[in-house]
Amino acid sequence: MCAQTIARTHFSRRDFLKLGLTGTAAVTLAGSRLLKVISTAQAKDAYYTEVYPTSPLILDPFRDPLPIPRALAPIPYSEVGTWAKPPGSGDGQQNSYGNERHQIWPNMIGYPDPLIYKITLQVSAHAFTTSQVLPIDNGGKPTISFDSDGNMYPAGAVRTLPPSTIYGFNGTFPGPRINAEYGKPVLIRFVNRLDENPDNLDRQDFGAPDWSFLTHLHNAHTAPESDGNPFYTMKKNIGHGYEPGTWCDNLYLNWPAGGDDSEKQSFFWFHDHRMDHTGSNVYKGMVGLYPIYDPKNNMDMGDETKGLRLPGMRTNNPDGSFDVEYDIPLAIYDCRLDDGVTLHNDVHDNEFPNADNPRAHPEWWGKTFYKHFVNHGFVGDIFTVNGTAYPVLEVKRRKYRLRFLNASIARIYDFQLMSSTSGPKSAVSLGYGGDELDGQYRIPDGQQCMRLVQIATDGGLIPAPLTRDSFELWPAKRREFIVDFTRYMDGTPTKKGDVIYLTNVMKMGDGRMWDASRRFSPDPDYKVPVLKIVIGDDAPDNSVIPTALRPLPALPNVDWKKMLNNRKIFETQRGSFGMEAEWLINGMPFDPSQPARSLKNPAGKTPLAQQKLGSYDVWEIRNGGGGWVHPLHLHMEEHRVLMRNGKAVPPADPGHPDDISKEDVIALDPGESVIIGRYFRDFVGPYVGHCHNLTHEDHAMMFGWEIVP
Ligand SMILES: [Cu+2]
Repeated sequence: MCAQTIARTHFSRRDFLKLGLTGTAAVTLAGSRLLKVISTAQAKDAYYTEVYPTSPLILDPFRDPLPIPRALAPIPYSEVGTWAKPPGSGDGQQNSYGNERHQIWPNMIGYPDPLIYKITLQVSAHAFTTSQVLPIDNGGKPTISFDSDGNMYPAGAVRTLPPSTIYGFNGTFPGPRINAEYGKPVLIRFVNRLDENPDNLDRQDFGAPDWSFLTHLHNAHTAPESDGNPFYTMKKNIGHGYEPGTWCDNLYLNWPAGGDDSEKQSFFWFHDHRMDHTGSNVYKGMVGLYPIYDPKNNMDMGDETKGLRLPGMRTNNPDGSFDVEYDIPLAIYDCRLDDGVTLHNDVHDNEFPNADNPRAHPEWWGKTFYKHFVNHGFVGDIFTVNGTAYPVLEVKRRKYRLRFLNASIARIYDFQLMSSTSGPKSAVSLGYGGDELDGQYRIPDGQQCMRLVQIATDGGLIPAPLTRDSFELWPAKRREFIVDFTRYMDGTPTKKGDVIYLTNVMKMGDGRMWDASRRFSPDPDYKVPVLKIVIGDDAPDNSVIPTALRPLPALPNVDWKKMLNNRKIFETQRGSFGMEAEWLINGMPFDPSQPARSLKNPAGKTPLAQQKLGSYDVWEIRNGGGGWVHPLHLHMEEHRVLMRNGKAVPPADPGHPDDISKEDVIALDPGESVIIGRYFRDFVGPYVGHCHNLTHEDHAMMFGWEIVP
C-alpha cells in the first residue's frame, strides 16, 4: 500500500471547526487562540509554539507488571540457507541494493561465522497502560475527550486509552532483546515492511514520512556499513535510510576495539538513526536492547557462580539463545498523549499531507503526540519503563543487576531508590498544574532508603564499583548497578511485601535543561515514582559485589598534553539559520557530503575531522552556551575524558563521576568543555558525532567525520 491510499481519518479540518463552534468553550477557546497562531505561521517563531497536550491521568498506576524482554533466538543456519539472498562476505551481500560488502567478515579476525537474526520493521499497535484514565487539562481539571469515531465525551468521563501506533522492531516496543557475547558475532538482517499496514492503523504525523529506517547499535565497534549512520548512507547514495521493501545486514562482530579486552563493553541498545527523523522514529518505537556478556575466563557471562560473580543466573535455551535471571534492562522513555484539542503545527507538516495540519486531531485522542520541531527538545509527561507506564516489579530478596537506559528524546532523569509510607499521590490531587504535572504522580513523603552500586557506564564495566545515592541518566546513556534488595541503607533487613520506588527527582519542563536537579537548585517536592519495586520471597544468591571490575585501557604511549595545541575542536551552538538548521556544530548544520572542520585550535589550524586508521587523537567537545545542555554522542570507539573545564581528569568532576570511565556520550552542562582522547582503529569510512537530544540531532546538530587508510 502506498501513502496515497491510506484511509483518511474521520475528522476533517471543517469538522474540527464545527466542533469548536458547537462544542464546549474549552475547544472554542483553544481553537481560536491556536488559529491565531496559524495566521502568523510565516513567522519563524510560529513553529516554536511549545504547546503540548496534557496527557490523561493514569488512574491506577503501578499495577501493570514490568515487561522484561526475553532473548530473541537466532535463526537456524538451515533456514538461513533457504533465503534467496543469504548473508555473506562477498561483494553486494550487505544490503538489498547489492552495492556494499562487509568490511571485516568474522573469519578475518579468527572469529566464527555470525549468529543470524532477522528483525522486521513493522507497523503495529502498543498500549502503555491497561489502566483507565481521566482526561485532564493543563491546570489538572477534568476535561473533554474524544474517540476515533468522532464522539466527544464530557469532562469527568473516565476512559480507556486507544493503543498508539508504533513502528517497531518486530512490531514491539521495546523491540527484541538480543543477549550477545564477545567472541560470537551477530548479524541482524533488518527488513523494512513499514509499507504494510494490515490493521489499517492511523500513522498520524510523525515517524519518517517515507517510512525508511536506519538502525544504529549504540555504540558497538562496527564498520560504517553496519553502523547505521546517515553520513555513511548519504555518501553511498542509499539516502536518508532504508526504504520499504529493502533490507540491510548489520554485522556486529562483538569484538573489542583493537582486540583489546579492556575495551569491552556491556550494554548496547539499537535504535533508529534515519537522517532528520531519528527522534520521530525512536519515539515511534524503534528501540531494542542488546546486553553483551563476556565469556572470556567466565568473567561476565551471566553466571554468578563464575568470574566476577555479578548477579545473574543463566539459562541456555534450546533455540540457541540464553536468558539471565536477576539481570534486568530498564529502558526509560517519556511520552505524551494527544488531548484532541492541541494544535498540530510543525515545520514538518508538509511531509504528512494526510494529517492536513495545522489542526487539532480529536480522532487521535489518547495516542502518542509528537512535535518534531520544538525550541528545546521534546519531553513527555508520562514516564514509562520497558514500554509500560508506571509498572511494578516484584523482586526476590537478593541482589540484582539493573541495566538502565535512557531511551527518551530529550529528558534527563536523576534517580533515587525511595520508600514512602503513604504511597504515590497524583500531582493533580496535590494541587499542581502545568509542567509540575510531568510524571503524573509524586511520593510527597518519599525518603531515600537504598543505595545503588554502580558497576558500568556506556563504556562497560568500570574499574571499581561506585556506591551512589542517586544517579543522573542522560539521553542514550547506560548505567548499570547492583542493588541488594535484602537490606536498607541503614542496615535494616527488608521484609516480604516492602515497597521501594525508583524515583525521578530531576524536574525538566522542556528539553533545554533541568529546572531542578540534585546538583543545581533541587526541588525537594519533585519526587516522581517511575517503577514500583515489591520485595518478594527469599532466593539463593551466589553473586558478590566485586572490589575490582575491569581496568581501563592503557593510555597510548604519547603525552596527550603535548597534543593539546593541535586538538580538534567541535562546539555545539544554537544557530540563527532557524528551521531545519537550528542546531549547529562549529557554526554549520550537518553536511552529509563532507567531514566537518575543527574550529581554530591553539596551533592556529582548522583540521578536517579525519583520522588515519590506527591513530589516537585529542578532541575537544564544547558546549557553546546559551543555557542548553547537550548529550554529545560520538560513534565508533569510546573516548576517555582527559580534562573537563580545564581541569585534568582524574579526579572526576563531582557532577560527572562517569568521567573516570570509557564513554560514548559526553554530558555537557551549559558552557562546559571536555577534552577527550580517542583511538580510531580497525575500520575505515564515515561516522558521525551528534547531540543525542534527538530534536537537536534532527535539526542538524551532527557532524560527519571519517577514518581514512
Ligand atoms: Cu543538544
